[in-house]
Amino acid sequence: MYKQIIDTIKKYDKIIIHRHKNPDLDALGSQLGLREIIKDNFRDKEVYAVGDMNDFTFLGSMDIIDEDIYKDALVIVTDVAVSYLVSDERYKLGAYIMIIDHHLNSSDFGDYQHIDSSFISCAQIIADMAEVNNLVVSKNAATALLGGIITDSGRFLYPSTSAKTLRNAAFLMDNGASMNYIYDNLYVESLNFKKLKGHFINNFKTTKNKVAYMKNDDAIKEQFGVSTFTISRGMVNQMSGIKGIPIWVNFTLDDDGYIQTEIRSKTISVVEVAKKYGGGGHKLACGCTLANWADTDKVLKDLDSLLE
Ligand SMILES: [Mn+2]
Repeated sequence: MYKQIIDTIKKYDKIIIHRHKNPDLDALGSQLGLREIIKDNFRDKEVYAVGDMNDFTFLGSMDIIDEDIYKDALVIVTDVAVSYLVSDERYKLGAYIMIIDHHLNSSDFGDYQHIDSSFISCAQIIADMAEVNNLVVSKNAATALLGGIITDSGRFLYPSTSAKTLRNAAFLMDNGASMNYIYDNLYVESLNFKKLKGHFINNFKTTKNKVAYMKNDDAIKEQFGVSTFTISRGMVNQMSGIKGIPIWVNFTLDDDGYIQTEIRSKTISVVEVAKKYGGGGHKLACGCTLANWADTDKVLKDLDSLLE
């Protein structure tokens, strides 16, 4: 298993690993975990990880590299399969591009795609690949990969968390992964962030059939001094876990004037609605980008009618 990935890694002397913009812990965990695994198992390779960074620096840091390193290099892209979401456009300069992802989206780039949506996180795919190929996994690599599994599984709470998810996590623990280190970093937050959560809990609205939603313009970003991403992805689940609310949506105006839309659902598939508006993702966690506020009402109407 994973023969094509391993064979491709063996073929190249230089490997540069990319992942999606605004990285979550799975994007970073899969990227940094893979960087360490390649370094430890294929010692003659030069391996780099590149992309934009945010607050998740506790997993590791990015490499700053020149464009000429891409010459004859293998580019591996983790946790994303659509080109416009890839962080650092130079990925296109690679001699060969290989994608490792677990999202449902069909891919629009790359020379080889390993996409398996039966995995809850991309880091889990990397862990599984390491295990079945008897690769050395250092403590740091194991912790980075475990971080991806913990967060993409919602701390092992999402319904798609399976025995296999736990087995792959156990493999990482056997290799020294520190679960405490991940949780210690995940559960600390600033006072400002806590207040932002309070703002969400106190102000979200619901439709006729109890789709919860928030519409966030620039005022909230200014009030709390946070990014679009912190509001959009970071706050959507403040509306989760509420009795009688099966679907929740977060609309956030971004810096380019578009409305970033994050849709979540407890059991009913909502990805078709995201796809209808040009987006995608998972059945119960997906998103799209809207051009104007009028479209947010259309999305709400479509989601509301799923509950008729
Ligand atoms: Mn992921």
